[in-house]
Formats: sequence, C-alpha cells, structure tokens
Amino acid sequence: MHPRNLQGKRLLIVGFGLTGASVARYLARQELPFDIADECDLTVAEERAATFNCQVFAKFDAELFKRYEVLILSPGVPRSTPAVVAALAANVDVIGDIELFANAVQAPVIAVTGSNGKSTVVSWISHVLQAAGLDAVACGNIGLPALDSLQQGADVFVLELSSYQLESTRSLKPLSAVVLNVSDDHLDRYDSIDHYAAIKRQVYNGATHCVANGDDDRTWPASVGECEYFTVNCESEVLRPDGQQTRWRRMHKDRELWLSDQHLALMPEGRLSLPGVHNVGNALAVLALIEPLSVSFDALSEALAAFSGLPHRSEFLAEHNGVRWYNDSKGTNVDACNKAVTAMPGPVLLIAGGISKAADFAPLRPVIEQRVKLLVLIGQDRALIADQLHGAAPVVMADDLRSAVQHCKVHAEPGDVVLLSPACSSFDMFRNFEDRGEQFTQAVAEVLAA
Ligand code: UMA
Repeated sequence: MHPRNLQGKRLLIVGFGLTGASVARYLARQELPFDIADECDLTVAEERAATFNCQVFAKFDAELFKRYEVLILSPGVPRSTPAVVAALAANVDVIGDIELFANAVQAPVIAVTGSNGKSTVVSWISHVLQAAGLDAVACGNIGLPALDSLQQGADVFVLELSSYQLESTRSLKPLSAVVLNVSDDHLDRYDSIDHYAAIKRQVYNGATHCVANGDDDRTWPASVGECEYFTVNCESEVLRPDGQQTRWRRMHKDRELWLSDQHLALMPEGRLSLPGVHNVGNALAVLALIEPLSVSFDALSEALAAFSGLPHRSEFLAEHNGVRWYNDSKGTNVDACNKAVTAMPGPVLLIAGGISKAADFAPLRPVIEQRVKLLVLIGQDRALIADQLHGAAPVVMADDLRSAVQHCKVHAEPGDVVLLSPACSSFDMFRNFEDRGEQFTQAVAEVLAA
C-alpha cells in the first residue's frame, strides 16, 4: 500500500519486534501517526516505543483492532489471531511490512523464498553482485527489516521472504523471484504442505522473471511456461514441466560436473566453496535470478566460487583427533537436516531435537540409516523424534547441548563428523537458532579443550 493511501488513516502496528520497530521508523519518516500493540508486558512495550509519539497497548483485543483502518502485522503474528480475524471481518485492511516496502522501493528487487537455503542464496547473490560492482543489500527475513534497508539507497535489494511475510503482501513487483524448494515447515501455522506451498508461490505474483526448481513441482508457478528452471539433475536431456530443455543445470565435461547455462559449461562445480549438491542447486538459482541484471559471468565467477556461506549453516568449527565438527543450527526443519547430513564428508554423529513443529520425521529415516552412526537427541520433542526414528540408528538422550557434545566426543572416531542440525526450532532451550549455534560453538571449544 502506498504511503499516500495511508494519509489520514488510523494505523496500528501489531507486534513490536524487529519488524514492528522498522515499520514505526518508516511511518515516522513519512510523518504518519500510528499506535502500537504487542502482547508483552506494558512497561516493556512502553519502554520500547518511548521514542515514538503514540499510544501503546499490551494486548490484542478485537474491539481495539476494529477501531483502526489499517493493521500492519508483524510476520510472527498469525492472521488467524482472533483479534486480527475480527478486524478482517470488520473490513480493516491487514498488511505487512513488505507491502509498505513494495510501494516505497525504487530499485530492482530480487525476491527469494523457499523452505531452505533462502538466507544462503540471498547472501550469495549480494556477494556476487557486490563483486561485480553493484551496491546490493540483503534484507527481509534474513534479519535486516526491509523498510530499514531502504535507508541504504542500494542499486538492488535482495529480499528474503518468509511465508509469513508473503501472507500479508500483495503489491510486490520483483525483477526476479524464486521459490527454491518446499518441504515440511511451519505446519503448526498452515493446514497442509499444499497450503504452505501456495503461500510461497505468491512470490511470483507481479514478478517479471520467475525462477523455479525443476526438481520440486511445489515450486512451479501456475503458468509453468513463463518461468526459468534450475535442476541438479545431470542427465543430458533435462526437461522443464512444459517439455522444453531446462536452462540452468549441471553437465559433464572433462570428467567433471559443471554448472551450465543451456549447453554452455560455466564452471566446474568442484570450485564452489560450499559443500553438497543442494548448494550446486543454490548456485544455479543465484545465476538464474541475477540474469535480468545482465552482469557478465566473468565479473562474478570468482565471487560465486569463493562464497563460503553463513554462520550456523553447515559451518565448519574444528577438527580434533581426526573428527570434524560442524554447526548447522539453522537446520530448523527435517529437509534442512537431511541436506546437511547428506553433504557431510564422513559418518555422522548427529545432534538433533528441539520443537518439532508437528513435522513428520520419517523422511529422515533413509539418510539416518545410511549415514548416521549415533543420534543424540535434545529438547522438548526428543522422545517424539526418537519414537518416529526408532531403529534407524543408536539413540542417546541428552539433557542439554553440552552433554550432547560430551557424548559425541566420547563416541566419535577418526574420520567421523559431529553435526548439530536439529531439524527443529530452538525456542524451548535457546533465544533463537543463532543463540543455539553460538552455545554449541562454545561447548565444542570447551569440551575439546578439556
Ligand atoms: N508478538 C505478539 N503476539 C504474537 C506474536 C508476536 O505480541 O502472537 C510480538 C512479540 O511480543 C514481539 C514481536 O511480536 O515483540 C515479534 O514479532 P515477530 O515474531 O514478527 O518477529 P520480528 O522480531 O519482527 O522478526 C521478524 C522475523 N520473525 C518471524 O517471522 C517469526 C525474523 O525472521 C526477521 O528476521 C525479521 O522479522 C526482519 O524481517 C526470523 C524467523 O525466525 C529469523 N523467521 C521465520 C523463519 O525463517 O523460519 C519465518
């Protein structure tokens, strides 16, 4: 919604975390008055909002919400929240921060969503574009709220979008957009994986250049022909859903596998710093998404190869007595964990568990049977996970992360890998996945030094 359409309207910011605060700063810059509601302690809410001249409410209330004309909802607040449902029924407009961003942004936007790899692809794109001399800013779900990023006046905004943000966005017109993949996640907030996938595919609405994953039909837009596809398949004839040749794929050349564009071999995939076939797919997605910017491959190839990923995503921590330790705390769902285990260079001692978000762990069974020699479970849903994976690998229950690390140190042998990839969210034991990854990193350092 354009700021001029907010002129004279009664505005309520719902949720006052990172997003809500960025919305408040944005509205204040536009000199638009607003109020704030957040279900935390009133004193805390008032303290947080002290720099703004507004009313602050510490509860979500249907009668309160109906008094406003526009609610600007934080992504963590479900649209099914009773007070929001009541406001919608009373014809109150309910939008999110990305809707405001969409109307304010002047530069091209590359929009990236998917269950896994979003942050990696967003950072990878920013990295290669910067190497090619463009001022590219990574923003959105990755951590820098989109409205705050506008202050940086970039050449290109590389926007990570969650399904939560897409639910309340309707005007975004990205230059290019992708759903990288769809797997079980957030099923506590959606009726089914199909519902969740449909929300993800809303990223294609209004996009000039759509990119989808040829290997995952849940990512395909309704109009399958008007889209470029990437695939990690390396057969010579890889077809798109409409029967055409898939453009971004792998090909055999000089006894190596190469990233390729149509029939043109671009780079041996062994040059990529990031491990795993899923990262070959991510690299192809990067190339497909930046294509409309017409940056020459020569200008970005070094940066594409050198990009070494992000903290907490299959991050190498240490090698001790021939055992390699990795932190994949960002592996917050089953598919991410599956990919991380598959990409590891040796037999795995896997530390997993936390809040399972009602996920089905059965898809992990094959990889655990083949690659995991010990499964160490932590957190609120560890018994439930042990039950679902019964017999796939020996299981140890640990009361906390530090004792999980200690178990692994005792049981690991040279050539093994110890991997934290929880397949769960972290909020039962940690502030967030970063906190979990940092505590793991510290525990590994201390336990290995002991
Ligand atoms: N709140 C309520 N009632 C609720 C829910 C939240 O009052 O029912 C209040 C909380 O008291 C808190 C605020 O809302 O004060 C938090 O809002 P929020 O949960 O929307 O989180 P933000 O701090 O605004 O952070 C959000 C994203 N978080 C979520 O979507 C849950 C961040 O993604 C994102 O980086 C940030 O906006 C900037 O765009 C994090 C995330 O976990 C990394 N995302 C999920 C994911 O990647 O799986 C979707």
